[in-house]
Amino acid sequence: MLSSKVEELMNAQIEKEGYSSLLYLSMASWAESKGYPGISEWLYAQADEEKNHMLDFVHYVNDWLWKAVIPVLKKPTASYSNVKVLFNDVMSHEQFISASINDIVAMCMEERDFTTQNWLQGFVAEQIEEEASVQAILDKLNLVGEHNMYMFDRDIVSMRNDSSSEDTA
Ligand code: OFO
Repeated sequence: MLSSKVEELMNAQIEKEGYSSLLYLSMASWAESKGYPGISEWLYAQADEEKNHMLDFVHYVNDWLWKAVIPVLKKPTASYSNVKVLFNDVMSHEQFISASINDIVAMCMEERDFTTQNWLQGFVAEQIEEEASVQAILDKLNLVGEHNMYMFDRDIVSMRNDSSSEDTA
């Protein structure tokens, strides 16, 4: 039986994934305008990934005979005082998304929607990877220090390539 409580949370997640995409797009644009091609490339790719997550939720909700609601998204922050502040915000946002996915899984269990609970496991695993990859970036930023942004900007692209080749392995 379809649960309207799960449907409501799945639609709320469509909005959160859409906002994630917009947030990372805004961050990418800021980084590009500040002359960080590597950081902006990482963030543009992240924005695309989040848009695809939003679409995954839209398709799942519609396939499951619920009705996906395409939301109006709030305007994301447009500027950051520095790169470290930006990536701390990425980490806080990913932690917020992880908690949100966990809340839907908990609701699925309560409502005995084991199909959706099973489908969400891919996102549970994805969030573990995403938090780990952002933590690796924050560690690298601490290592290089804020006076070595040229090196950081150059290296961040390969950090994404490393984790995406693991994903497709
Ligand atoms: Fe953080 O990736 Fe979407 O869910």
